[in-house]
Amino acid sequence: MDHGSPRAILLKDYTPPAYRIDTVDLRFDLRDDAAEVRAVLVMHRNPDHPGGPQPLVLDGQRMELVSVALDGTPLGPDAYVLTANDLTIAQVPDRFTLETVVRIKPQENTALEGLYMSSGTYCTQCEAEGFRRITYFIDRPDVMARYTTTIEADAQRFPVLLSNGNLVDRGTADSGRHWARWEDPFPKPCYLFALVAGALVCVEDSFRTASGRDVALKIYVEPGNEDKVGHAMTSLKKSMAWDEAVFGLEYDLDIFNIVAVGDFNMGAMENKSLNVFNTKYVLAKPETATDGDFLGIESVVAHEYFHNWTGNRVTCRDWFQLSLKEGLTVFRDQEFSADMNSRGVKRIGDVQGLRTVQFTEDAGAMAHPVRPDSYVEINNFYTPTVYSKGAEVIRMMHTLLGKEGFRRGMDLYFQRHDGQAVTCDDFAAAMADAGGIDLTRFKLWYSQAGTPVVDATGSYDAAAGTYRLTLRQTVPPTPRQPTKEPMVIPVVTALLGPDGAALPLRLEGEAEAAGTERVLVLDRAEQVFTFTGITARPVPSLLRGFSAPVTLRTDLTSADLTFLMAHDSDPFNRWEAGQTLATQLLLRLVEDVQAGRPLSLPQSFIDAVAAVLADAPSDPAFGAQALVLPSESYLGTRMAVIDPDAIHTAREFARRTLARALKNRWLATYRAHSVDDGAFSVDAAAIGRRALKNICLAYLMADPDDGEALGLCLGQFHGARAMTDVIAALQFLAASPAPERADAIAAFYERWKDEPLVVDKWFMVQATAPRGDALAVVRGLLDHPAFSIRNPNKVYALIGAFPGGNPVAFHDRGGAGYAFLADQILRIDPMNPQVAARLMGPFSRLKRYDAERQAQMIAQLERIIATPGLSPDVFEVASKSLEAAQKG
Ligand code: B3K
Ligand code: ZN
Repeated sequence: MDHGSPRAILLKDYTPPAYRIDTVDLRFDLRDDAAEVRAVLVMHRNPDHPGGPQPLVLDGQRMELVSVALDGTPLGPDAYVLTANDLTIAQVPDRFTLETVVRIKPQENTALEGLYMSSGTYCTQCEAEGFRRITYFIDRPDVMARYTTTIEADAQRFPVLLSNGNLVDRGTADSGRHWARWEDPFPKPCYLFALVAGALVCVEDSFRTASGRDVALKIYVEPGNEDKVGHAMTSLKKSMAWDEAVFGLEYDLDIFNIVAVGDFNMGAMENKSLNVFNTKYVLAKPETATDGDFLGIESVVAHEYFHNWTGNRVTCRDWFQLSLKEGLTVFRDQEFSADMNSRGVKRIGDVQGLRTVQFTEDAGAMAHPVRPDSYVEINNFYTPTVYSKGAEVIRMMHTLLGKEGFRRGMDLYFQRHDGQAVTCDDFAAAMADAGGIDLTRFKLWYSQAGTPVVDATGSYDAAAGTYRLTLRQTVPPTPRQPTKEPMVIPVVTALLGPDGAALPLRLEGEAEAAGTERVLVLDRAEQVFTFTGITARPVPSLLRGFSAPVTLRTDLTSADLTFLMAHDSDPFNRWEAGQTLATQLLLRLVEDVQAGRPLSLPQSFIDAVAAVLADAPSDPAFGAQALVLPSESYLGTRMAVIDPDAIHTAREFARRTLARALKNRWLATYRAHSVDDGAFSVDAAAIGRRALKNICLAYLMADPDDGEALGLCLGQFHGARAMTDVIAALQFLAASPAPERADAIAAFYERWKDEPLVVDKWFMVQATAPRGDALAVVRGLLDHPAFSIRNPNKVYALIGAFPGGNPVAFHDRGGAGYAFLADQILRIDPMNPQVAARLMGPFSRLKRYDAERQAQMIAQLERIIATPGLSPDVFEVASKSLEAAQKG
């Protein structure tokens, strides 16, 4: 289908740039009415460009061009062509200096892309294509240059002036103004450029690198927030030490700055030596931030820091290669967090995220490969597929090469490509060469979209002493990819004997048994693996650690699953066995709801939960995860047609039944773990204890008639010091019919109204409370004085959280939820297309619902697409969703 006005960009059309830029000298004059940007670019014709001399085309949007000069000679308007998107000069010499002066309006920039203001602070966001809103430039990542940046602004209102690299000079100017000059010695693509000017305070620390250099670490925040940066700073120092220890990668400058701003489209940005962060991923103290926030800060700080090597020193050739840096860096931050906390618990959390968010994307209209081959708006491709599935692809290489082999591959990658802009193929080549393996077919993971389904069946032959494991795979069709080839799927496998111990493994044809865990490589549609010397029927533990991003279906019985829950030494699979059991049960309950049959929970399941609860105190963090029933959204992914009402009814029935059946045990475990949080700590053990306590309270509160539970919950709400406990209690209250709920909601706001990040939680709790009036509540909160439609965090907390967090209300039969979402998208799009497009997610998955709901969502999409002036961001999602809907 033709997408109408905005054009798709194709990977196969890649050509090297016609010109390269050696140095960039930028001068920013920041004034209240506008900012003037003077850029001096030293350039040369690129000898690698195919074909003869090309015109010079510079990207530029939303700027007023004041002047252009070529080698010192001003150009008149007849010497260039100016459009809304570029500036073209027909003829330039082989080497030349181009000077442009433009005027831009950061004060009016609501898209938060390019140079903008966040509560009085100037800041930038250039990835992916924001630099073209700052100055005329060749805005693509394979153009790498050295930057010098001079910033001039009012000295009083903007005492802090920052850019990339080292501060080389500073001084005062007329009328109370001052300036600072920064020089970045490392060539970089323009998406890594950053500038900050504001009245910020900084918290300082330092880190001595392995080779003995002292790096100054500075975190800049708004005054009043100095007491909330300790955890981010600690996380930064841990990240720096970890990257040296695990990958031998040292920081390469003498200064590393982080700036926290309240208005930011995403989590954070890895600009060279000047990371800009959403406050959500910097500011935390126990009173204001949850354990989840603390862990999020640790991983995002690490992620952005790790980009210094995977992203900055070696960058992407083009935006199709985005996962080159994102998948790899997510893998690195996941490994870091696993090392800092509990590896098993971390893996479980990551897989839950992958399965609910990425598998869902893979099953919708926006499904795309880890390396997409076309896009309309690149900002739409900062997705769970590129990030999380991309990290799984790296993890599979790690599994195939082993730890040492993977490290050799990383070393080779940096040896070959430091300072270059490269491709996913270059990365895979370094891994293949270092590991001495062929990854040609493995690379289908980069080009084929969709979640493979692996079916596993086992048969034991007692007479022969063999166990035959048959693995079959299919990859479902996705938009524009109707047929697929078999993938290369590492299936990490163990066989557990009757006592629960893993058996020594010997595959048919092998001389002797080797190890108790094997990486079985499934690379055809169907394969049989025969294990010999097996003296009793084993229970297989398959896909250990979730060794591939696939949906695994097995023929394991409930008894097998219960056995794995008790004995599997792989923590992920121990958890997974319980989840599989619970999923099977809940999906049967959903069918009972749909058929109007009476609901009941088998005693065997209640016993299994009781056993997990009894074990939980030995590893509270794991226990807490094992006690959570599969989420409503995960259950939806396992149904042919998602029925949000039946899922909610079934799951709530199960929770309530478990609450009542095991009431005294929930109570006892709750009490045993609600120690005074006076000595608050965010170590993994303390986080685990709070998680276990709060899951117990969640079950207790699932029984609406339990007055004792309500008393405990109110006690925790009013008495706890840690936000983790306060917000958990508020969440349970908000979901309950208790008359106290309204007072609790009001009291929380009164207490925290001056902390914007805490107010975000307050919005989210209300947007996700499963109640009949949820939509009216959300609508009402749009007018609350603390809400701002321009602030991405507020929009995500209230509007973004509503569809997924409140599926029953959102998918209301009358279609009001859909109309509401479309209204908000259309309202936000003219201000901030990136945020608007991110809200489109639910519509891109409409095919997963019944015909009536599909029709209602299609009607909203048609309304959206008919709106004049729609951004390419929203247009792309709307048109692809409609296209997928119309295809059978
Ligand atoms: N690289 C940035 C994302 C930029 C998003 C642009 N729309 C954050 C990160 O992944 O580290
Ligand atoms: Zn990243």
